[in-house]
Amino acid sequence: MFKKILIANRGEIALRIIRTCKEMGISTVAVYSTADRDSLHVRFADEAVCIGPPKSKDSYLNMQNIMAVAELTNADAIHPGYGFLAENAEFSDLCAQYNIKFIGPRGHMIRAMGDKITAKETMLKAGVPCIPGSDGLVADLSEAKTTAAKIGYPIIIKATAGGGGKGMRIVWDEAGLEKAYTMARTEAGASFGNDGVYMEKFIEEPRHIEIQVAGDQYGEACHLSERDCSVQRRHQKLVEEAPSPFVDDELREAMGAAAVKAVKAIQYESVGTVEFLVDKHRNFYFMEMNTRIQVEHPVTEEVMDFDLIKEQIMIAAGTAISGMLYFPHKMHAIECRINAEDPMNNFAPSPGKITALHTPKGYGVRVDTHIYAGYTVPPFYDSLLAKVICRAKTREECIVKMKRALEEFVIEGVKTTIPFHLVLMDNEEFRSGKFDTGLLERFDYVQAIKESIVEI
Ligand code: MV4
Repeated sequence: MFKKILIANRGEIALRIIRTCKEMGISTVAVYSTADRDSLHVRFADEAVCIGPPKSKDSYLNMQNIMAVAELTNADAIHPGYGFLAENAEFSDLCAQYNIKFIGPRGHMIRAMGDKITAKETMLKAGVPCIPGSDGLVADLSEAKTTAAKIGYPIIIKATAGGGGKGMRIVWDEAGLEKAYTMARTEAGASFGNDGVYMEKFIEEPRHIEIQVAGDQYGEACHLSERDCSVQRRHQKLVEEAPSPFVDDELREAMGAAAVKAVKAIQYESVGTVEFLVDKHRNFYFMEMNTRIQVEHPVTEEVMDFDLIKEQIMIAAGTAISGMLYFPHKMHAIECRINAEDPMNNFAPSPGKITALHTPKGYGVRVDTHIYAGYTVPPFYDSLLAKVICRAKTREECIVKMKRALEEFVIEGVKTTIPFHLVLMDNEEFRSGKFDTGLLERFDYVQAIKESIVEI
């Protein structure tokens, strides 16, 4: 097992990783930017080294500085968390070159999933269902026209270097194709330095359901059931839960088997997530694979009663996953992401000093956070302040518990998404469990928040 792990991240996930390392008897090295001097990950780690100025590209993305710190402190592994360098194939390769274990997949596994056309081809060969679409890149407008006619409108144009919803264009009929195709290519070129695009049938009213997976160094793989992440705003997840109110045992078994096929096809090593779109007829299609630990991993931890960070570290150290297979759900878990954003103003970022804080507690309530009273939320990074994860026997009880927890949560000094989550927990569509990724376009949460304030 590793003796010392460097955590190349900040915020709640850095703390989350430090906690598991402590429980495993592994010492920790934190790295931090000058904006994060007073952060808890700096205090809770055994050692901490400043790696540069506030901007991510000068600090948390500075591979050379981070490798230098790992060498200097004699760390034998690096945990990248999520975001920053977590899905940087070059960094994974660099770690291998320096003989420091990257706690995540090898570079070529990240590359296999990073290019979306390559990923889709690999999945099709492995027998994982994919959305009908173009055969690879769409070279020009005339090919776009014939392909779209063959697939049938509506279609969606996606960037092969994209992901997470960036650079997508929906086209409803041939009249809209030329403009959408041209703009998609221009946008992809500007955003990713790669203007390659492909086409798919547009799936209407889909649910976003993802399967947590793990693969070891010996080619063995398993899944740990699903998370439903259909509550999103502009491709930002706000709420995740498990089990999905839409998934029955039959669908779970089929999606789990497909996800395991995906993992085995690339001999994936580490924990990861296979994202699927599920249509209203329960057809499911591979969308993307995330080759990292995800923000919403605690939802799975709560329903499976299983430390995913510990598993990720064990896999990196060479432990086989033979014993850990899927077993049925006994509990329901929901996670609400609490961001320093103003839901009354289009979720605009709201950095600043937290003047007062009380976090929710009690049976079935978990809060993963790095904030404290007096902490200043810097404007340079993502605005996640805390994750509230509730666990109960049924979905209904879990929603009640989440409302209770959110009502207890006091954060003063910055605007937060707590008022949004409070009204969402009362939304009929959410409560019914019968919703898709379009939920927030139909829900006037601004009005609901205004009304909830009047009530008090
Ligand atoms: C789609 C789709 C419908 N049809 N692909 C959004 C994120 C990126 N991973 C792919 N996405 C979508 N791909 C086809 N063929 C709809 C979306 C989509 C979406 C997916 C999951 C969660 C929220 C979403 C919001 C809008 C669009």
